Amino acid sequence: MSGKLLRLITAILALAAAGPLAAQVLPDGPVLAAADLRPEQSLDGEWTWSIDPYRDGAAGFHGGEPGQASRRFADVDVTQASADDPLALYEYDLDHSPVSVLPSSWLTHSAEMRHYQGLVWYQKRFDTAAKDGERQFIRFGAANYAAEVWLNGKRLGRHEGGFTSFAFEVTGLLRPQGNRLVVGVDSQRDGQSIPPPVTDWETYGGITRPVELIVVPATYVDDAWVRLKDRATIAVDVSLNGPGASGAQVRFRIPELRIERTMTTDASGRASLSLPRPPSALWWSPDGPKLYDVEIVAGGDTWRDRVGFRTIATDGPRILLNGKPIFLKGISVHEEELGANPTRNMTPQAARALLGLAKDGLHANYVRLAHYPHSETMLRAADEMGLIVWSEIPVYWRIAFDDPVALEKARRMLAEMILRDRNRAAIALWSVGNETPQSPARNAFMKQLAADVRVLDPTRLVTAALLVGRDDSGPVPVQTMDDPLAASLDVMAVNAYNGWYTGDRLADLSKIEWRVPQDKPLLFSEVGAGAKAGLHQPDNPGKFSEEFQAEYYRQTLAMLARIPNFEGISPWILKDFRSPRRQRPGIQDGWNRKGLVSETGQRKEAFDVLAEWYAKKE
Ligand code: GCB
Repeated sequence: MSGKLLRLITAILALAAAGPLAAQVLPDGPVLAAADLRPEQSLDGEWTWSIDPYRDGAAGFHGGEPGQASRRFADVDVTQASADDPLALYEYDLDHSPVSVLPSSWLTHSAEMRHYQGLVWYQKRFDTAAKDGERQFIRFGAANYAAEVWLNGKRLGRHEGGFTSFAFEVTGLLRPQGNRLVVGVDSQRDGQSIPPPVTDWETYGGITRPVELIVVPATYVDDAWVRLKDRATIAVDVSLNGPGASGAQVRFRIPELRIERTMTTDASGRASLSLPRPPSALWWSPDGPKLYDVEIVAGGDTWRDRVGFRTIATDGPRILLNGKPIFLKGISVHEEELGANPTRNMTPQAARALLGLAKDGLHANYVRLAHYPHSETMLRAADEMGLIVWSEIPVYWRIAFDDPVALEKARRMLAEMILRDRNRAAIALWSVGNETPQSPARNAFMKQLAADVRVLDPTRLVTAALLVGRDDSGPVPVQTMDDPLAASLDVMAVNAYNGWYTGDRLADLSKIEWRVPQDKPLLFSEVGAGAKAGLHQPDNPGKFSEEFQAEYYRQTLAMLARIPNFEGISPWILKDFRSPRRQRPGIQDGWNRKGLVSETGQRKEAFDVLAEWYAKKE
């Protein structure tokens, strides 16, 4: 038996043995739920940076520890140290390196950095007034792809995964003046990474979301989850951390609904509560995205969030929001702001500009936030604007499905996403992957992820974007979907590009027959065609013309409308987005052109086709 086959069989056996009861994989650090609403000292703004293409700061040139000359993370004032000892050698000086404003990707720090992938060191100097009895955490919204963090020369830890938040406790490590926070961010991915090295979007290496110093009392609310368990019941789970976590009194309040309850934590610092949903509580929905201020007071800490109450469920082939059938009129969105030179800094204005195009422009009630957990800013905007969200982890295309290390990473990312975001009413669907090719190892891997979702959050629907098959042997083409993963999902979803990646004539699309399981709702998580804004070919529309894209939308929507369990769609995609794969000069120039608007927001003809279809669709 070949080594590869043996490795595959061992992995499948390990995964099968792990099964849905395998120990949960949880984030390494604190949860710090709703951290984005806590008062904080922002560490955004000016940071210095230094490239390290050979990773000298991470290891010596024969391996082992890096030498003094390249230890960027050391708590050393290089100017002073060189003056004190003229023979000492330093080949870096982060105090005098170029300055850039974070959050942002290094791709926009300078023209030379536009295509840099690898290790970059960042440094922030800051003062802070830490008080006795308090605890401090440094929290990163995201660092893409992996980050290693040092404070005042002490290593705090490492985080892998470019799209979820992480935090390190720094109590006792801060000084009033001149703290030196150093982060080595490496954008390079390998065969065990999630996402894999090859995708269809730009790798925005760097610190792309806010960095903050969060101060809490010795005992604080680390995690809290407030939601409707069913139409009649509000459920609350709280987890305290600190010396006073066990046996603590916890007060839960929703002032606007006159709800006030107390509970006591168990030995592990946890407490739970269920209470009837007051009849006066308004439902969260796209038509009325009502959010309530909620408050949890415990151990001297006050935790706050804004929570909407809604239910999401399926009934046979239908999706029910608050008990009523809903068709998901959506659009896919990448985390990339409008503009000619995006850096993936999703400010509230940038998020609202994108989601406003969906909600007000397209009359959408739904967005697929592809292909990784988007920023908290985006999710807050969706909550406030009333857009139902599909959220996903970047288990995309070719992951090392036979590798237990990759599985553990995917499970951790999934847990980080769910624990960060499960208070967001907008999120209705957790997706565990996109276009993953079937194999026994992949099927086991994906099943485990679906099982994890059900443990971490049984209140939402599990889905995945699946691949389709095609049979051309009969009189009309037949599209099929026979993925065994469908059995583990609440909602099936498929990506389909007939007429774009296939040679089908657009006029023939409506003849295609879709022979897919009909016992569950089916979403089209992607359909799409490219067009360069302003390229018109009215007489004989070819690929990349606006007319072709518009006709593609007309014909595709007509084809899908005949599928009985077609319950929603998120065409690919709202906006042209950067993708290094796409290099046709004059047309693509490094952009995937399947947007309904250009990178600067210019609407293409297909935008109106979809907007009109949504306006008419019940
Ligand atoms: C897909 C992928 C998406 C790509 C898109 C395309 O199926 O899921 O990430 O960008 O197709 O444009 O080809």
